[in-house]
Amino acid sequence: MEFKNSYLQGVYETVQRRNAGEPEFLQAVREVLESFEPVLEKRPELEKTGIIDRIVEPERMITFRVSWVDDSGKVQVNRGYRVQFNSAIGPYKGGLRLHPSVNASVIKFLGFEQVFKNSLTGLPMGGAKGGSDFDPKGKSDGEVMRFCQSFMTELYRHIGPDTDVPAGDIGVGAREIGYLFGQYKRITNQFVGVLTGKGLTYGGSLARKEATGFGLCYFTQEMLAEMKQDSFAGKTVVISGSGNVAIYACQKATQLGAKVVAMSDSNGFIYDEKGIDLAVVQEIKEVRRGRIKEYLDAVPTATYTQGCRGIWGIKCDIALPCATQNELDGDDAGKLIANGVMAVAEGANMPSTPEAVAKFQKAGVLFGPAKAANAGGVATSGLEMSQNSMRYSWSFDEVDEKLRHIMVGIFHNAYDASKEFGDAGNLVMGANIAGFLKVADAMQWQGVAY
Ligand code: NDP
Ligand code: 2IT
Repeated sequence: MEFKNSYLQGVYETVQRRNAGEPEFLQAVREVLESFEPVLEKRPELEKTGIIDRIVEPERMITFRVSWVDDSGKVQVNRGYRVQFNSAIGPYKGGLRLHPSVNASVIKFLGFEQVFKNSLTGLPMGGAKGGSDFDPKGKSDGEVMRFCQSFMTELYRHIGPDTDVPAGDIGVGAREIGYLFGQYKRITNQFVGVLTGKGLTYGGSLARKEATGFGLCYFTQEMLAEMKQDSFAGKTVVISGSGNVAIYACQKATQLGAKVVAMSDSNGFIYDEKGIDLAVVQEIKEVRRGRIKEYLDAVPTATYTQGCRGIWGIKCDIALPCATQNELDGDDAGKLIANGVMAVAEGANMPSTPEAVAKFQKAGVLFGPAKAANAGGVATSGLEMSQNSMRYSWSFDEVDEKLRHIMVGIFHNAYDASKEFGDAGNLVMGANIAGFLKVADAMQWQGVAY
């Protein structure tokens, strides 16, 4: 489909040419550029400033070899990445992903989205992302440590507490952040807030672990209240994934009065009509690094189905995709709509395909896009940076309350922008525009340096 605005069409064609064979990155850019059509109508001068031409091109992209020795003594080689996408409003900030599917396209789509997400939080953070095609699954702690140390031996020269502050994402949790932090400290001889998601004994923030899932529910609760005068209370919820985001989304949704009936991993999904027993999932995933099907060993009345996509066939009021990109397609959206879903909010980054998003919006399903709905993780990372700078730490409740306030604010910013730019309730458009305007203003004031 062509853009109505010929300038945007030209920008997109340049992005296509420069990033051929990178479908995830092109998907993320196209969605954002589509949102800018009404912005350009109101602010045609944006074309001359080249802000949009610049914002789709990363400021810097680093690719590097990561060699490490496995437990049998054999040398393994992976590829490491860090994309430093935009630093207009603060130091680069964004997670590291360790998963075999990681490539330049995936890292760039994530880095691009992070620019807008971080802006929406209201905190001073630019956008970045990184990672590697290293697969932590089935690796020993020693192998993960040696990989992380090798990865940081290159990455350290590109990052710093006022330059670029990485954090976790898929495959990167407290264990990996600890090994990365230890190696950074050893190389630089500095104990600084160069990573977030750190352990609580060495500079981590209370509530960072819970933040993305909790924030997702705070956002969804506000969306339900404002747009449907409703809430989580009494609702049936389906959550894909069973990692960091999914687990704490399940905890908060349950606290808010909902019943979560299904969760998944990349192999399949569990259905427990009594409501998921989260302690069982946490024991499997956080303690043993096991598979979700082991839930049945503790709860034999639940069912397990092979294949993760089937989860969207389960009847629910609220769906929270919290696994990975493009995990929910047009057909899945059709099933959710046929089963009467009222709200979908994205805990993962870009979990819904463009076809799925279009179907939800056409059917009048409330839709909270990732950039807005899952910003609670990075927002709390921003709070961790503040605490590190102060050499101080806030209580769990203080951080949680700041997080809730930020998520409510993000919803209203996105909702207000959707009204101002002529498509009330289109939070995809609203979030993209609200995130963009702050970055665009900062870029303009700073001149054509990048
Ligand atoms: P985790 O590694 O803790 O968990 C990932 C979960 O998603 C696991 O259940 C995993 O299953 C599943 N999954 C991963 N890849 C695939 C795949 N290709 N197909 C099917 N299932 C898959 O990661 P997080 O919970 O941290 O991240 C989940 C999503 O949330 C990601 O999109 C991430 O970018 C996003 N996010 C994370 C934030 C954070 O603070 N951690 C912040 C904002 C967004 P399996 O174990 O089988 O691989
Ligand atoms: O996608 C994301 O926002 C994250 N993985 C969290 C990034 C961060 O810096 O906390």
